[in-house]
Amino acid sequence: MISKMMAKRLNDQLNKEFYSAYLYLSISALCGNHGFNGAANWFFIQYQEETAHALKMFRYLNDQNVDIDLRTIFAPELEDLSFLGAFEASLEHEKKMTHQLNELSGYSFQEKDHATYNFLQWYVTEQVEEEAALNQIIDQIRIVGDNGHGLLTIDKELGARIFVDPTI
Ligand code: OFO
Repeated sequence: MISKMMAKRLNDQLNKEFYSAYLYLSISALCGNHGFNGAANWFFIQYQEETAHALKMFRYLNDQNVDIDLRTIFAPELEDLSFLGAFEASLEHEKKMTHQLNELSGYSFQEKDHATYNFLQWYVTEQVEEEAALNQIIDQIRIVGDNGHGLLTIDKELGARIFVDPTI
């Protein structure tokens, strides 16, 4: 049994997860257009991961008999991001998502909705990994600075990322 307010807040988060997916797909397209094919691959996988996050939430809401409200996903507003800028913008986005998920987790605890609290801990932990991965890439890009060879080496490494559904 889930309260109306808890269901609404989870539904909001579900839509935000889809927005995250959309954001990363947009960044992937941008990277590809600038010749950073490895980063394009990395962000494409990020898109797949965010979709998996959304679908995990979708299944939970379905299991809880909630009427799911899928909303319009607005186009992300991206300036022409640099290689570094793409990852910095992503980290900023993830920090916001972490904050929202922490709020949601806190709310479920306050409501004594232990099933939802337990469910949300997966997301809370996942956010730590997401921020760590982005921080690591940002550090590497900062180390090489404007060195084209260094940037292409990092791009190549990003191209090796493969999709593994984190929700399975
Ligand atoms: Fe769904 O974790 Fe990022 O946003």
